[in-house]
This record gives sequence, structure tokens and C-alpha cells, in this order.
Amino acid sequence: MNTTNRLRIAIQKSGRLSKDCQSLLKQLGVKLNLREQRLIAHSTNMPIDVLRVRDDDIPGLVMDGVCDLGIVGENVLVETQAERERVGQANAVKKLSKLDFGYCRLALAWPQELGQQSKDWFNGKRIATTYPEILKQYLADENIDASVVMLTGSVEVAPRAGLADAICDLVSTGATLEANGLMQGDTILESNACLIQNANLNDDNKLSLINKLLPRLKGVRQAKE
Ligand code: PRT
Ligand code: ZN
Repeated sequence: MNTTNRLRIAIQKSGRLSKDCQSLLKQLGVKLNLREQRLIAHSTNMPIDVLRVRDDDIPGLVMDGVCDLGIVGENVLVETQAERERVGQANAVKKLSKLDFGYCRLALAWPQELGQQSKDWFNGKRIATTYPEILKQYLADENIDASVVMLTGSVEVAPRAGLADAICDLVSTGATLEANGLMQGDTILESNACLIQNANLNDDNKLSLINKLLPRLKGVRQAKE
């Protein structure tokens, strides 16, 4: 548990969400001295510490109360929740707000030369993904009997490399699928970055600080509309 009296927020250290997280904190009035290699950045004007980690670690850090808040893609949040559910680990978080960045969709794709395919085509096929829990849930819901190949990177090359027949990966512009000769199918999950809070947070000072930040966040989001 984060037993310090400073609110601890986990954000992605370097990647697609980092810049937006940093500018959001700035817009909320949180002044930070972010030095490149530091894991923790202390705010100079509020009792807030920012922990910079890999995005995959953020939901767990918040679920376990190591951090009070976190900013993470819904794709990573939903996958971690399902994985923890399966192994019986704490997985509750309070979703405070959807954010206006990090939009992408988790979609199925297969080699373009096969042309349009129905869901039945996936029966007996191997699908490579970094999101096995979300994919397995989708396959169960759709009554598709396919096997799942877990890959943490380069998912888009799996069909060409003979590792799988199809993939289930994040897509934003679609350029990666196109460059790899893949055709996009059903969207399994639409995702944005979101702000999450530890479900058991009961420190009054931290809760009142969060209650001060949330209207500012609403203001920032409305100003963008
Ligand atoms: O190092 P760390 O583990 O923190 O970072 P990471 O490499 O796992 O994640 P990163 O930085 O790539 O993405 C962080 C989050 O950004 C994701 O979890 C999503 O919530 C969100 N996001 C938004 C995306 C994309 N868009 C996206 N396009 N994450 C990944 N991609 C990848 C996708 O996997 C594919 O390889 O981009 C490629 C497709 O992009 P297009 O534009 O060619 O379609
Ligand atoms: Zn990651």
C-alpha cells in the first residue's frame, strides 16, 4: 500500500501515452520536475508523486494500492482485470474518467489474399495476440473454437512468419495492417486512455485532493470539445 501522505499517480514512462499524460498533469496544475531517467517525480506545488513505469504494470500497481491513481489504456486495464480474475487476485479499480487520448481498437485481422471471411473461418485457426484474455472471452462469446498464441510484440508479422493464421491487435490508423498485407475484421474492444483509482482508497486528504483535480479534468476535457 502507498502509506505516504502524498498522492501517487502511475503513468507510462515512455510510449504512446507518456506525452499526453504529462501534458494532462500540467493542465491540471500539477507542476513536475520530470528528469528523464527518474522513476519517481515529485510535484513541487502539490502533495503528489508521479511514478513512471511500463503501461502493463499500471493497473496492477493501482489494484494493489501501491499507487492511488493511474492513467492507462482500457485495453491494458481490461486484460489485467481478466487475468487477475482468473488467478483470484485483487482486480477492482474505480474508473474516474475516460480521457481524450490513446484511442485505438483491438481488432481481428488476417492475410489480405484470403479475402473477406466470416466468423466461422476462425474455427480451428490460430490467432496471435498480446491480449489473450480479451480474445478468449470474445471467442467464447462468439462460439468460435480457435487457439490463441500469446506474443508480446511483432504480432503483425505472425501470419507471414507461420506462427498463426490470423491476429488480434491494436489498430489506430490501419497503416501497420496494410504494410503487413493484413485485412481488418471485427473490432473486439474500443479503447481510450482512462484515469483509474484504487478501489479501497480511504485517506481523506488524498480523496479531497482527487476531488479538487476532477473538476479541473472536466474543464480540460470540455475545453477540448
Ligand atoms: O513500454 P511499454 O510497455 O510502456 O509500452 P508499449 O510498447 O506496451 O505500449 P505503447 O506505448 O505502444 O502503447 C501504449 C498504449 O497506447 C496502448 O496500450 C494503447 O492503449 C494505446 N494505443 C493507441 C496504441 C495504439 N494506439 C497503437 N496503434 N498502442 C499500440 N499501437 C500499435 C499497435 O499494437 C500496432 O503495432 O501501433 C500499431 C498499429 O498502429 P497503426 O496506426 O499502424 O494502425
Ligand atoms: Zn506495454
